[in-house]
Amino acid sequence: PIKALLFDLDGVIVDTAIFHYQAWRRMANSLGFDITEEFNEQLKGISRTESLDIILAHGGLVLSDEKKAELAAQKNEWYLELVSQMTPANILPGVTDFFAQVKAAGLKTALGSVSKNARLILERIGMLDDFDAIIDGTKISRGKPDPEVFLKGAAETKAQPDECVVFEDAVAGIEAAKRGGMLAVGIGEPAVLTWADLVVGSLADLTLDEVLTLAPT
Ligand code: B16
Ligand code: MG
Repeated sequence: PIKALLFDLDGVIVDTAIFHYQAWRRMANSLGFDITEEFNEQLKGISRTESLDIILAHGGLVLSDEKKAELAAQKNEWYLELVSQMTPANILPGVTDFFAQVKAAGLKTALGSVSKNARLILERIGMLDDFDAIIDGTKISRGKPDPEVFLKGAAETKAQPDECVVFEDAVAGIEAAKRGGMLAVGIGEPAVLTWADLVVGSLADLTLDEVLTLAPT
């Protein structure tokens, strides 16, 4: 049976992807090149330092570790400016209702995000108390698609991997869930999230009962 539901943050609970994109784009522009929204897709679920490496390679730049640390800090500053304007109105459609069903059913919830800003964002949208466990970028040593973030969420909610369902919008996140031996619900396009056990457009399109039928009883 399902005991715990593990949620990605960006793209599942709240749409911060657009803010990451705007901040990275500002950084790329300051270095003399541009990135597109399409390019930004491959950065979803990828850590700050890895994202920076991908963007610099795209711009054909090789920089020192010192310069890279400076750029990562600058990007985060710009990102946090955007995050500071967030309110509970930024919670994605269906999330609040879905969490009400989860709580009523007595299931555990955990956040599984590689973001180091996850707690701050949950605070801004008023959802800090909605999770039994919060696993974020400050608690992991390997980013998605490594399953570490979700295995830690399972451990903290005292669930076995096969008793967990992961909700993810990123290819790297679905891969992390499957490598961890968990069920995965994709939020997005079935053609993109091909490894997911089920794909929906948003949590508004899903009931908890549908999720529970994914597991053999
Ligand atoms: P930060 P998630 C990820 O969050 C984002 O999808 C990704 O774009 C970002 O680079 C990463 O967090 C690190 O975020 O710079 O705030 O530490 O999807 O795992 O919730
Ligand atoms: Mg995400």
